[in-house]
Amino acid sequence: MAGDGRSRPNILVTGTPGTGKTTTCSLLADATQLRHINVGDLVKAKNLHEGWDEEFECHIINEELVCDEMEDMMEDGGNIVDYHGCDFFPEHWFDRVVVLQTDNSVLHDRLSSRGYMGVKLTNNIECEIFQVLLEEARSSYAEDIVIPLHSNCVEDMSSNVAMLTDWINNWGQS
Ligand code: DAT
Repeated sequence: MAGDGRSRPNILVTGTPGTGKTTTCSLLADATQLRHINVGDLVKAKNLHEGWDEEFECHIINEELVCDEMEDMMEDGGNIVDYHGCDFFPEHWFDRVVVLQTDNSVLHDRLSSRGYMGVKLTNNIECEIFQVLLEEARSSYAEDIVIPLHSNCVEDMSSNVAMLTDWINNWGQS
């Protein structure tokens, strides 16, 4: 059954850090009144992690606790989930999985201005070059729901938000 019986769809927006997930999700949430779930923020707010990874300079998230925390909201539908990983969520949660992609030079500038340096910067650029998130999405969800979208400039962002808004508003009508 489409959407597991949800009255509004759930969308996952994933991609390498800096590709524009949070900005895109918050514009999309404003346009559709869906709920924006920023998983990184949720992990920090509810302590859903097992400490700090010194090498990668990020929290080591507890995927099981994150999924437990999100479960009730996801069952109701109407969520836009924002996270730089996608292989640990239950597959049936999502009706669309959007993978944002950014050219290396653009991404390099965005991450540098966010203060990323050294290994953290290189790892993220390599993650984008090797399309790690696209591969992860394609191996975790049905091929026809995984949508790669360019996110290089403001025009890309506007057209992505407009296209996804249309899709959300028309969801369940066909
Ligand atoms: P993410 O949530 O994927 O880490 P973000 O939404 O925080 O990314 O964006 C990182 C920065 O890059 C932020 O200053 C906004 C800018 N940005 C993101 N996508 C963009 C786009 N398509 N055009 C112009 N700027 C963009």
